[in-house]
Amino acid sequence: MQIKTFRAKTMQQALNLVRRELGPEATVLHTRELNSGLISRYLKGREYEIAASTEVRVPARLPQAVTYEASPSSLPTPAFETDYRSKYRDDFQERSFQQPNEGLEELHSLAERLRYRASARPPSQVPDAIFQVYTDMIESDVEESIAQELMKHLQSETGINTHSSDALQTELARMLQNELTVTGPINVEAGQGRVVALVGPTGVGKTTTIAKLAANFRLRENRRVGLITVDTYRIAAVEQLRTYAEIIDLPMEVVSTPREMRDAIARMRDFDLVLMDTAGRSPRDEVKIQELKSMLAEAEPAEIHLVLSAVGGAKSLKTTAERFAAVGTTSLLITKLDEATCLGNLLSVTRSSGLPISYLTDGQNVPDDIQVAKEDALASLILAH
Ligand SMILES: Nc1nc2c(ncn2[C@@H]2O[C@H](COP(=O)(O)OP(=O)(O)O)[C@@H](O)[C@H]2O)c(=O)[nH]1
Ligand SMILES: [Mg+2]
Repeated sequence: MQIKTFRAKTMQQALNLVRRELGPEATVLHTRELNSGLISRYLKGREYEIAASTEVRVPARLPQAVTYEASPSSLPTPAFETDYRSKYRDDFQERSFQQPNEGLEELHSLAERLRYRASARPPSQVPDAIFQVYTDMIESDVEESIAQELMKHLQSETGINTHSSDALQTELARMLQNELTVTGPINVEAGQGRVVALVGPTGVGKTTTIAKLAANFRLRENRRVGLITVDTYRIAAVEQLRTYAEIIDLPMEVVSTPREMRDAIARMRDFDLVLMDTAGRSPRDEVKIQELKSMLAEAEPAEIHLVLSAVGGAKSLKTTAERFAAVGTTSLLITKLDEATCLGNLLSVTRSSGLPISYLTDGQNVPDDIQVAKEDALASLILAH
């Protein structure tokens, strides 16, 4: 089955490309606005993508939970544009509702800033421009000890006479880019049965992220993807993944013992990618972490991504990463960037865990709101305030 994707700056242009290349009979499988999160739009600008094929018929039964539209007949009707317009309106309204809160946050951070200016000024004479950078970091939730270390480094790199805060910002961004490591996208190869597990506390977005990854690898890269869920405690959670599995049309196995895990893995051995969802574990529950560890040992995943919400504070992110290290985590996958007001906390957990970052998610939309983590974008996000 051949699926083609088309990208353009507007939906209309993308549709014209589909029409020109595949003709009026093409089926639109899904549309998405790339960079739909505020953060990625800020970084990359708007772009639209349409996946279409002349060989597929998609069932019209798409539940609301999934936001990519599919047209069972042929090319889009004006309904498409209406949908998009209402989406913008929702976005807009959401933003307006948030404003009172943002005002408060601004006041709060102004107070913080003044407090730091007043009390935390290091005794040695620090040039104003560097001190400004320091307070900006504190404002972005960078831990004080890390901010101080970066500032010292910055001072020695740039020389004490630097007064240009632009030059300092650039240098700081460069330092952060050097320190942050990323994994790049999951390396999927035909028939290799690469097993990738997502672990982490409850509610951080593991199941949703599995659905995003599965949909992208299946629909956009046409990969053979299988799902295994170890989420046996909350039946609702199994059903959540099953719904996605049905929509994307993927095999899914539910396993509750190491033996079942072994069998499920064996059945999916010749798939391209096996994504494994796991039950949320409280990082405080040592027994559950050990259980998870023995289940994963049967599956021998090539990658174990620890899913963390960007909303978490530095301390809790670090503790969670420490506890989950026991199961053999290989990377951090950061969710809910759209809900975080600042991301300096990420530096604490990347430093303490020494793990690279794999993906970032910035919304609830499957399969749109996910991107491969890049050092430069991460550095800008951490320094944004
Ligand atoms: N705002 C926001 N919500 C998210 C994101 N990822 C997941 N969620 C939501 O977080 C909630 C919990 O997600 P779920 O996948 O069930 O978490 P799990 O318990 O770790 O499997 C759901 O309401 C998701 O829609 C994200 O990147 N941004
Ligand atoms: Mg879940």
